[in-house]
Amino acid sequence: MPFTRREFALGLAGSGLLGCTPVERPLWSADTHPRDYPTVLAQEHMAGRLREMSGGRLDIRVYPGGQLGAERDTLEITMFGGLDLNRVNLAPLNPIAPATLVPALPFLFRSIAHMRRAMDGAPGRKILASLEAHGLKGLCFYDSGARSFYNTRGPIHLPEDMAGLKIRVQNSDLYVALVEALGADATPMSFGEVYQALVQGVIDGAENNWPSYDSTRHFEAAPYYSTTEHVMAPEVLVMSMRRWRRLPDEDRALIEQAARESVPVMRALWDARVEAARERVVAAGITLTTISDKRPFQARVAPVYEQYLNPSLLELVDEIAAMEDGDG
Ligand code: GTR
Repeated sequence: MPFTRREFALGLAGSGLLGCTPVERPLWSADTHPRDYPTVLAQEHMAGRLREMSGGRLDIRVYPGGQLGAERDTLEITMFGGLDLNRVNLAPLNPIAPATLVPALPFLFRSIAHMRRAMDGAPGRKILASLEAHGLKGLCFYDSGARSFYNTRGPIHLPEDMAGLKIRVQNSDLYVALVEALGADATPMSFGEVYQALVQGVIDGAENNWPSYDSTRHFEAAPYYSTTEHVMAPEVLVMSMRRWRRLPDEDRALIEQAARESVPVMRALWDARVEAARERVVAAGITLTTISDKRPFQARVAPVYEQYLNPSLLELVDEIAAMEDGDG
């Protein structure tokens, strides 16, 4: 990728060739979402704060829209130090760091407020810390709302309505097990391929939150959205440990602070985006099925807890379950 003039100048300054205050090369970050999506805007906010707090010495350059690759691939690159920052969902981390399975469990969180409290508290800190052993510094969690199923065929009221549907899932065995426990066939696939696969009938459906259902235009191809709200796993912003280790303590503290400050900004943008996305797709004519009693779905997926978790992760589940909902 060619350098912009500014990056080139920063690079020169960083190298000391210009003989002025050393400027670090901007941290590169990858995100699968478009430029106006709350996760990307939150990283831009973080970049702004970093520039302010470091007097322009530290900066982030976000590459949105999946231009640096699918999440599974960019994660690998980040673990090896080829990319500094990466905003991903927890799902592609499931095969890498077992603790990330916990927040991705179906029906673990009772509400968004409960999820926020758990991720802001001790469970969230433990999960972020567990990433270090895998070459990643966990900086913060961002919201991802609740994921629900949508498809090209018809409304889902009960698990029986999912029988035989081919459902795209993220690259995580947990999601495969979840979808199969509901009686459907799971097809792991990267995010960027889902629209075409829906249009071509390679799959019948997928699952996601309102903002992603809207921004990807999956709603045009798969207009039956049923509010199963089966997973409330958050997003996570990670940094390459290789890069992290090279930074002085003072810069690490600034990065952690800027990440922390971006979380409430992200949440406010997110809440507004969820509403706007839902209104937009409903106005576009999707068939919305509201599922108020989730128990038939919960009963079917309950076995995946024991299937995927070792005793220490089950303890983390209990710790989260025992937490109050909080005020969001
Ligand atoms: C979105 C999430 C992305 C990606 C995507 C997917 O909600 O923000 O990071 O995980 O879902 O389904 O692949």
